[in-house]
Amino acid sequence: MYKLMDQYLKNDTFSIQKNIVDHSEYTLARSRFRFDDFEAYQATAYSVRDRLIERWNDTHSLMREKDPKRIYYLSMEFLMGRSLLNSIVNIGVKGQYADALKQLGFDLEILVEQERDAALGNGGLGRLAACFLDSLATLDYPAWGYGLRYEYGMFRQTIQDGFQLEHPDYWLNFGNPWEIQRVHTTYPVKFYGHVDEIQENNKKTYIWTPGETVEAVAYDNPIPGYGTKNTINLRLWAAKPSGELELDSFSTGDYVNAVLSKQRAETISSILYPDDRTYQGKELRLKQQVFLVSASLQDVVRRYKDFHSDFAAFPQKVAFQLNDTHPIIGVAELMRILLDEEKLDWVKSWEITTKVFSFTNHAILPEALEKWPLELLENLLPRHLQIIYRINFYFMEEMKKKFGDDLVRLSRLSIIEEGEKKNVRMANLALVSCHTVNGVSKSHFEFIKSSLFKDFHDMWPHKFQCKTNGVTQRRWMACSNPDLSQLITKWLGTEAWLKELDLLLGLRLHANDYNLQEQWMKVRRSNKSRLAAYIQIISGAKVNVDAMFDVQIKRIHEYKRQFLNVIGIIHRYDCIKNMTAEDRKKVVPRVCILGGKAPPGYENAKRIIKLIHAVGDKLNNDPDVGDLLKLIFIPDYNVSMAELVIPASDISQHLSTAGSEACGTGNMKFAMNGCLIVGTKDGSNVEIQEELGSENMFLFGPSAEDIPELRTEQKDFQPVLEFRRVVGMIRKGVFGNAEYFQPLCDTIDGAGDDYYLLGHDFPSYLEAQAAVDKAFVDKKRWAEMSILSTAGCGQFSTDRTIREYAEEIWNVEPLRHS
Ligand code: DL6
Repeated sequence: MYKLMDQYLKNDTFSIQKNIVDHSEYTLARSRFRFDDFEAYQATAYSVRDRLIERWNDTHSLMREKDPKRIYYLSMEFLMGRSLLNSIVNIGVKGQYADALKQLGFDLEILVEQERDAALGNGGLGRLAACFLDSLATLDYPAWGYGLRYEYGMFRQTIQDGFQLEHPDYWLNFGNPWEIQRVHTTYPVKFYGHVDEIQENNKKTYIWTPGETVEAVAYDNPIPGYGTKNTINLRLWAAKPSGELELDSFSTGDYVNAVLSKQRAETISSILYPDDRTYQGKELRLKQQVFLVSASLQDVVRRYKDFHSDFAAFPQKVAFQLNDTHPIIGVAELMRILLDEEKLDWVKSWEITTKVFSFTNHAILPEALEKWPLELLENLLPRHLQIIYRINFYFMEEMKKKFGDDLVRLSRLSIIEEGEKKNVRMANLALVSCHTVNGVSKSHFEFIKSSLFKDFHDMWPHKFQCKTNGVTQRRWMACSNPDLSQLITKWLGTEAWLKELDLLLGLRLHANDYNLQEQWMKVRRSNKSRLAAYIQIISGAKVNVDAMFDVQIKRIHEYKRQFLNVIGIIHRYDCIKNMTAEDRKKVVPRVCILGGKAPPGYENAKRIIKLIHAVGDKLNNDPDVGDLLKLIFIPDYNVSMAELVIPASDISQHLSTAGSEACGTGNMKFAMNGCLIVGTKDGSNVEIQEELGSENMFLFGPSAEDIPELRTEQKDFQPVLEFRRVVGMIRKGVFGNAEYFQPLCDTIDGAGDDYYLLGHDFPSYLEAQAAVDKAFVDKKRWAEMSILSTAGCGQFSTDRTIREYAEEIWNVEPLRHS
């Protein structure tokens, strides 16, 4: 019997085909002989999932047998993208699947496109979580991800007349073959109500009677590692009305409303909050956070108790990493479980709690630190607030001993922010209760130590660590750029770089080799052709594949300075217009490509999108300009779009004002695909330059240290004539919509103080762009730089990042299948 179970599904062509056809008939109830591309995708996905489940079950058996310390990654966002290609690459069956499908009359590439992105995240933070899962699985760590199964992911963006429209992302409408619903894995999550204090055997106990209970149901998503059987779990929680009857409401006779109100409970996991900076103070958002952590902690405690009769070993078996402070209410929830349900005393509960949590900060702006109005917590989570008060009480007592009557410092340190309206500072709660906090790049780490969390760093320097982000080369190279990956494998003589990215360094030896350069540029050109075809489909524009593809794709935000890019494009356009025909011949043709979503409530970000379209309309139709300059906006930027665009980019722009990007990971994806970076001295741009060498990048502008002084000098600052001329063109209506663009222009001149320093950085930006043009015409040198860019990226794999977390924060060991 065991032998039978031990046999994995076979991966020969016939077995795969049979598996796919069976799923078409028995899972999808289609005929074995007639199914379309979408059904073929679904049947293929189910057949791949079968293989994932085998590995995943084995992984769980091994974990149960060995009971290792497990890492639990808690995140409100997992920006996973598509799963099909990534899964078959990771389990090593891509070729077999492509062949099997071909014989059935399907093209794997086309089927891959049928899958909807799982867009359960906004951007950097959520995508990092997804890359982390890939690396955790690949490196054989015993890990789980916990998140929410939002029914509506990140909104879908369309453009009408140059304006962004937002549409709900019904990503589950056509099913999700990757997930497994666990109808029996459910936990009650409680809200509202009141707490009674009871004296029992000289001990106070607290009984929380909730006003609402919502059931969390588990949906499991297997995440396969590359080149290993290790397949970890991403468990996402969905809200379902609790089965319990609330007798009061059901006995009032208003049966229909009572049922409807129960059903409203489901809204907790309905929608991902877009990053509109307005969710702070929103009850639903806090409920989502509680829902995530309460269900996850109950699950972890149950699993722990399967093996252990008391909590003594909990910190040796469990590590929680919190992706930013969003899940930090978990500290109060674990305390509540230990105190009220497991009946441990305060000292023991606190000792355990402070040994298991660590958190990552991803923010620069102090406004991005979460605060919740005290009143809201009091109403929604009465027991948790009591616990937070008590944590703060002991903490403040300790601080008073240390700092005496330095009341200003004490009030900065306090978890409770005093004032007319009191708030709970979630970052302070995190700093008090987590054993480690980490920054996400060297510069961000310096910033949190010296500014954002200075008070805490002065006191507890041992708690602070730097873990520079990374990205997974499996998705961002092997899946999205297969031809370049094959070429790299050929020249390195091994595909081991897919697990050890520093092996890319070996490319340096060949960077000057004519043959590699030629093959390298050929692959890049064919990637560009693929993108050009897509651009033609979405916009009708025919772009010149031999022009420089100059890309900026990321969330639209003033600090990321897409506006600086557009001002540069208008300046270039203006120069071309004013050139002689002879001079035009010397212009390096460019296709400028932008993409990104503006947060729904962020008007200036939306104006930037409209401006990009308005400028594009003008110059794309100007016969004086022709192929010398094109401006294309790619709508609905998401993970899959990035996978198409990045391998086809010659240069990419990362222009955040120095000192404003915590890290940035898009730049790493571009650089490892041989795209050269034009960027500021900000976030990970600086670390990438350290690895690649300044001769292989185009960094410009001031350093983060110079920014505060530059900002104070802004009042007397006069931007260069070229900059003023461009702003004047926008204001005068050269691109139409003059009135609509005024508030945007006001941010950089006139009433605004140009907080993001576009005017200041413009001359150095133009110099960097001139250097790019010069480099691009030297084809040999360009190819060499491109190869060296990839070669220098060994440090930027999440494999490196995850190893550092595992060894220096979590203290967890890999668990390898024999
Ligand atoms: O750490 C991942 C990623 C960083 O690379 C970006 O620099 C940072 O902006 C992003 N942060 C977020 C959350 N929003 N805030 N603040 O996505 O994290």
